[in-house]
Amino acid sequence: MPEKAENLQADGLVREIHERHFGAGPKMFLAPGRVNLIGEHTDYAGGFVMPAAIDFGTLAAVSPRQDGQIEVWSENFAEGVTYAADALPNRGKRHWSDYPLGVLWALREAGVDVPPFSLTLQGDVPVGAGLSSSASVEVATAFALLDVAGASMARVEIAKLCQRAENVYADSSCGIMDQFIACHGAEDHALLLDCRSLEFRLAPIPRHVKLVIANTMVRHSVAGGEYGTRRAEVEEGTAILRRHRPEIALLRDATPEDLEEWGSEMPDNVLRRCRHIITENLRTAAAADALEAGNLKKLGDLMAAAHMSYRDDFEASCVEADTMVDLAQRLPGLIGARLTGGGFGGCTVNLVEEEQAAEFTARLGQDYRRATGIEPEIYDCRASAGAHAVENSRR
Ligand code: GAF
Repeated sequence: MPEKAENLQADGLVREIHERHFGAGPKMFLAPGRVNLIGEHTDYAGGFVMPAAIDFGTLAAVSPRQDGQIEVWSENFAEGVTYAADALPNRGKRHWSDYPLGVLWALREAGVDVPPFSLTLQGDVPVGAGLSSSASVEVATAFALLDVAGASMARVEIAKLCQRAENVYADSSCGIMDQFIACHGAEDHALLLDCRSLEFRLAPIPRHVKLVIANTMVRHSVAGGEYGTRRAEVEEGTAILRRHRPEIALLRDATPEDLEEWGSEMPDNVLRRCRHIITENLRTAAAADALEAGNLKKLGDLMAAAHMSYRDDFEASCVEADTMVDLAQRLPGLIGARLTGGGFGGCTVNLVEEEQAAEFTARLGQDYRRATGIEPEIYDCRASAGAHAVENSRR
């Protein structure tokens, strides 16, 4: 079972690794992974999402250097890359280093003069689990490099810059959700984000509700083909609706009535993808209201409906995730469960009554193992703060 970000941080482990590797005392920054409670594939359609930052994250240790080199060491991959500061590749190479180097590239593009540096990265966000390990690497790197450059940037700009690094440099067509929550998360809160205006509000998660994240162990990847296919299908449907209502810039602007009127002009798969996005936006806004009103029954029902829509209309689930959600729905203490993140594998998010959480976790693990033959990992998480500097003087 991976260690939690707090433990990594308390250990002083990453600082030690950095000192050993580079012979210099670093400054340290932590950026969290995330779990999305509801609002899937709506971000790039300008719609609503409701994620929370989690207590798994990436630590970045950084120190300046005088030899004109840039060196990034990944403790997770036990591998480093080195470049002369003026000879950075101008595009990624489908390698873990695309994410930190992409951030450096994007900072330079934004006019930030980042001096040569050594950077050590270590994370405990399970990779390929749909919990946004890449955004946590990007945002931790951005905080570290801004510090070494003696520059500052508003959190919303950091989120946009990291998304650009991933879209352009790493050639992965994600939306803004993951980078935004890594920058703006708040302890014990979920965040409702309007992905077009980037206005957001925080909604407290009641103390008696636990966030249980269940990893199906089926690998998820945004860089893989399916995510891009869904995005293209959504854009195809949007273009058809726009022919009739030119003010539909993004699918966020379309209503269920628009789809009823012109959906027959779409191929069936495109119609269903659009129906998911349009109804998901309504569900997500309603879910934020329900959470704020303390109406957990409604929140749970909306999560169940979101899972069905993701499974049937968006076709972004998989047998294992459906099984995990099904099994959770039979257990005492469950408030709501659904597949979280980009889809095609990864984790389910479960909101569970605290008193029943231990029993829930044990039984879900057992039942999933029995049903699929796969040993799942189940993480007991806490909604956590967004990226921040980490005290440098603990040891
Ligand atoms: C991935 C992407 F990176 C996000 O931008 C978002 O689209 C999500 O999948 C699906 O909601 O995490």
